[in-house]
Parts: sequence; structure tokens; C-alpha cells
Amino acid sequence: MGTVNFKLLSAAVMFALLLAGCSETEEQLTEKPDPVHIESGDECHVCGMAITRFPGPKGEAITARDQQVHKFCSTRDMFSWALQPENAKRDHTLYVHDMAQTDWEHPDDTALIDAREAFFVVGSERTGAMGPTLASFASENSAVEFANEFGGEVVEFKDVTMEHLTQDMSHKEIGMNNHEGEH
Ligand code: CU1
Ligand code: ZN
Repeated sequence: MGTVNFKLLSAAVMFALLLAGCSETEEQLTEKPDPVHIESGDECHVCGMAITRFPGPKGEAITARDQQVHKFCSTRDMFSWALQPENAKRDHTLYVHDMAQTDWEHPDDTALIDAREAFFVVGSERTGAMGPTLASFASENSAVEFANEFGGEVVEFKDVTMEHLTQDMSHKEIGMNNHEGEH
């Protein structure tokens, strides 16, 4: 008799766990948190730089599990975080500036868009907080226009790789020698 009760109890516990698992998945699918304002004191989650003091599109990540907000000085640093193997497989909400809607020197947070639906220009001559960066756009046409003017290649979110970022790094060294000298 004792054994039967125990079996029933463990079945009930298993069922409860299954239910909890289901509702959690459902929440992740339906909930998309709104973008958060980037304040003047905010520092980049990757490099620690003061985000608003630098030009170019910024990034933002809201973690899927605990809705933690990470802000990034540049789309470049957002990708270097988002493409880490432990982050890449998670369904984080990611925002970037739509540079067709806002000024390169001072991107405005009203122009934040879902990074997963955005188009990126890699390898253009326009630089952001960390030097070469990925110019982000809501529309493919705007991205193509930008690439025609400033160079670079248009890629979708899912096609951005770590190589695009390291390729940027070599450009960065050239840029730094020309403009900034010693660091
Ligand atoms: Cu930085
Ligand atoms: Zn950074």
C-alpha cells in the first residue's frame, strides 16, 4: 500500500514538472520585452565604454531566461556577445538602431528595432564606438543604399558570423593608425 502511494505521488510530481516546463516555453514564445533607453551613464557589457559618448548604432540584449538587460557600445560588441556559443543558442531579444531613421553621430532610442529582422552592412567605412562596425537597418533597401555610399556587404542577422567581426578588427587597426595614433 505504501509503495502504491509513493508511485502515485511521484507521478503527480512528474506531471507538475511537465506542466511547469510547458508554460515556461509558452512564455518565451509570446513575450517580447520592449527596448530599454540607453542612459548617459550606461557602460558597454563587453568593453565597459560609456555607450552614449560614441557614434554609430548600439545594441541591446534582453536575456530570455531572466530578462536581464545588457547594453552594448556598438552592434559589433553586441554580436561578439550574441555569437558566443552559450548565448547564440538562446532566444534573447536583441535590439539595434535603424540607421535610416536616426543620426549616425547620436543615434536615438526611438529608432531601436528587432536585430533578428534587421539587415547589416559589414565592412563599410563608417565607424562606431569600437572602430569598424555593423551598420544596422530595418529595410534591405536602406542597407543597400548605405553600402553603395560607404562600401561593405549587406548581410542578414542569421548570416553574421564571428569572421565578420574579426575582419572588422583588421580594418580597425588601419583606421586607428590613420586617425587616432597611440592608445
Ligand atoms: Cu568599446
Ligand atoms: Zn563595447
